[in-house]
Amino acid sequence: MKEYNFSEIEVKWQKHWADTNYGIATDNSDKPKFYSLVEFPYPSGSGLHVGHCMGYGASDAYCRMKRMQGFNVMFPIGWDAFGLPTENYAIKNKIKPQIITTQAIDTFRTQMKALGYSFDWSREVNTTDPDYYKWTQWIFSQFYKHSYQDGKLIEVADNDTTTPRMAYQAEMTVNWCPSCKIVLANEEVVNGACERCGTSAEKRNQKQWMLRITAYAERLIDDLANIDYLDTIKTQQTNWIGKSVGANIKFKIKDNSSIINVFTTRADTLFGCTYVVLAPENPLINELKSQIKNISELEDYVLATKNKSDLERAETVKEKTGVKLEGVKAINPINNQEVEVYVADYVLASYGTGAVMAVPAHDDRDFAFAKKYNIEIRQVITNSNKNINVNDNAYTDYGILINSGEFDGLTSEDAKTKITEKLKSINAGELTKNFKMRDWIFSRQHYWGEPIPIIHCDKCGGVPVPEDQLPVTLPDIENYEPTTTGESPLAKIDSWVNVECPICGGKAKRETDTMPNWAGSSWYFLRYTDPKNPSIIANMENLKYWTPIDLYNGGPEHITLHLLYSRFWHKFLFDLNAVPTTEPYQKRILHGIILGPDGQKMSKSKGNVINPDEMVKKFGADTLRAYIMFIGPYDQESAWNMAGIQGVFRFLNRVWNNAQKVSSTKDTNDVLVKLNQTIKAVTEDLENYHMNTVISKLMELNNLLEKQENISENTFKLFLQILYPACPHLSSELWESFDSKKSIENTTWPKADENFLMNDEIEIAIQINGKTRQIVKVNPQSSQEEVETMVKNDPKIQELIKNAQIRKTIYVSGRILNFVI
Ligand code: ANZ
Ligand code: ZN
Repeated sequence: MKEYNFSEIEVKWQKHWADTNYGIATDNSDKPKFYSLVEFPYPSGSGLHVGHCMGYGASDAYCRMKRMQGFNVMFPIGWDAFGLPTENYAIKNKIKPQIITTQAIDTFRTQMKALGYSFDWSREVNTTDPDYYKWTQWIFSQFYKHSYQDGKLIEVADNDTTTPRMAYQAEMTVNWCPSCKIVLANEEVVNGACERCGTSAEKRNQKQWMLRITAYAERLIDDLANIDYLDTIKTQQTNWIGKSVGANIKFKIKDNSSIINVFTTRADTLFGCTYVVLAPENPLINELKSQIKNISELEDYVLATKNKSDLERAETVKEKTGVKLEGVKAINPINNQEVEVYVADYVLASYGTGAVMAVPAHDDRDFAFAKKYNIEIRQVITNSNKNINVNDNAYTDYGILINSGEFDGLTSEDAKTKITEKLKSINAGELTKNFKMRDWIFSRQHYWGEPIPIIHCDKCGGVPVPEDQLPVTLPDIENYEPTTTGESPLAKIDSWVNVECPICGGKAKRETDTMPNWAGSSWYFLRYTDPKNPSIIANMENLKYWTPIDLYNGGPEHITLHLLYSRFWHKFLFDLNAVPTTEPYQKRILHGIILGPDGQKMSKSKGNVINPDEMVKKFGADTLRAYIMFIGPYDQESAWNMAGIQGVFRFLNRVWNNAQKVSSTKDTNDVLVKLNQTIKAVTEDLENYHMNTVISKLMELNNLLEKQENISENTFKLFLQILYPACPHLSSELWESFDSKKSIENTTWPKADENFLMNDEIEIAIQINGKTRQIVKVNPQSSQEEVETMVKNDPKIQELIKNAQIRKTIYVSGRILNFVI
């Protein structure tokens, strides 16, 4: 008997799929479409790792089933290839990033093909290809050219400097490494230090490009209701955006025309406000300067807070600090009471209005501050079920109002509405909402990214590069080191930087910042629908046919930012009428993580990395694919286990050997029941990405087949069809030995025969003329008809009945079936 020669088989079928264009999707078709998206990889120098295989292998199995079910499946792949590791490697080894990237992509492609992934190779995209990033730049220009107002985009003229654009420049704090003398991206700061040299990172202010994602904050939350994401993913998105509904309340300043506007989510506690706090950066401080008596003390304090991060300042446990503004008093609009005004760094400038009304009786931070500075703590909320003493602790829950004039006795919920209404009527407050999410810092001072397509002219301001001059390509340079001024290395190339202004023709300079890694991945799924289009991101007809993406499968590290950013771009493009749907992904699922054999995260330094190439060499691609599906529950962490992959390898060898037992036999009822149960279960499990049970059920069926002396061709072929998604090479090879005309991928996905789907809960005695001849297991709900059909297919009973006429059938439900012949 021939051995299971996986390498020979795998090369043969990979060639067959390439020759027959298997996996190449056609735009528009009578078949229902299915757009299956997996996160495209960053082509790192170390090649594909088994973590990639978890997502790609499962989605490949899924797509192979879907195609057999009659779907026109698109399963594309591409390369998210801009980024720092390549740039750093280029600097160190003096090789162009373009060359490094091409080599890495070639490796990835070869590895993916060797694993039998049926990607649509005709749609490959590469974010570093100028034909691709031309459109990333085009989208950026659209952000620059538009403003979002009342839920709509409006165009902004080139010379308009006041209308808020969707892309704008602002002075931002960045991380700076004083030893490498470069701006560090957030991901390059590890525990507060530069990732490369370990020097403590410093804060610096630098002009950065920003994208106004906050304009879409509300829609990014609301539209989650219409899509099918795992609940954990929806919660992550919602929490990141951080919507908070409350009121802005105006406190007038005594003897001054200035007003302190505070944001509160607890308008019900307004009568308990005993002081007001301004963030140290609040510009109001300047307006009040002439009135403040302790100005130098205040200035010292403001200076001292400069080096603290927002995170540190927001810590609840940190001791609170602040300075009272001597000579300034604010007036509580609800009762006209005068309160003190403080500056304290626990109030952040970047949230709400940068000012709060402090209610020490009902807020922990205000409580700590009031205790330290000896400020009155006035209780205004009570709860008859609880023992409250606001001198020991703040009571922060809702309750019933006291000490609140006409609002006494109301619940907190009602009081919030009533107090806000009252404030509105005296023009001292209104309902408002705030978001934790900030605008997206969209520039990097690095070489290996998309150049931001803006030209700066002294006369005309920031001018978008005209569309017919896109893409702005990265110049060929020799030295990718960032500059010591914090500018991008592009700033050193005079011939590239100095250009004519597209408007006035005068001397102008190119923007030298590049886009962050997130840019190219924010719209790649659109390009797959029409990857070569030279004149538009993708043609509307193709987009209408393919989008939204039916299923997006990816890892846990991208469920916050990447999803948010790409949903934001998609909504913006929808508003531009460039895409037909408001959301990109109809459904999003999550794959787990494969840990090293030691149960730790795989990493070079721990020496626990499993190389997929080695596994393919040793056991074959089919074994690796099936093992990774089998490794554990799909969405969880599972540790690699060498005994596990060996077990799967033995399983496939036994499948190979079972093929020798195929003959023109009739299968027993047991086999047919198990076969049909397995067809049903595997179909459902694949549909739900329960990949580990797909494999275990195939193993169980295989065990039963192994016990048979002979296996019918029909049964074995059905087994091969359901094994095919996980192990397409082996299944194709064995299938060919039974049917050399039609390859397995062109067959129709099998359907379980309902007659055999009865579970083995109850046993029925099959009698002929009152004598028990066979026992069959049936589902307790089966009808007499179902039991009869099943029994008549049983070889033993068929043998006994032969051609005899059944004169009478007696059925005792759930116990006996008697044929009188
Ligand atoms: C009065 C009050 C009374 C508050 C009370 C809370 C409890 P979220 O839910 O996170 O939106 N706040 C507002 N702006 C702030 C800023 N820039 N820096 C620090 N704190 C700020 O929280 C809103 C609450 O956080 C607001 O409601 C305000 O304190 C505070 F018993 O106002 B509250
Ligand atoms: Zn100009």
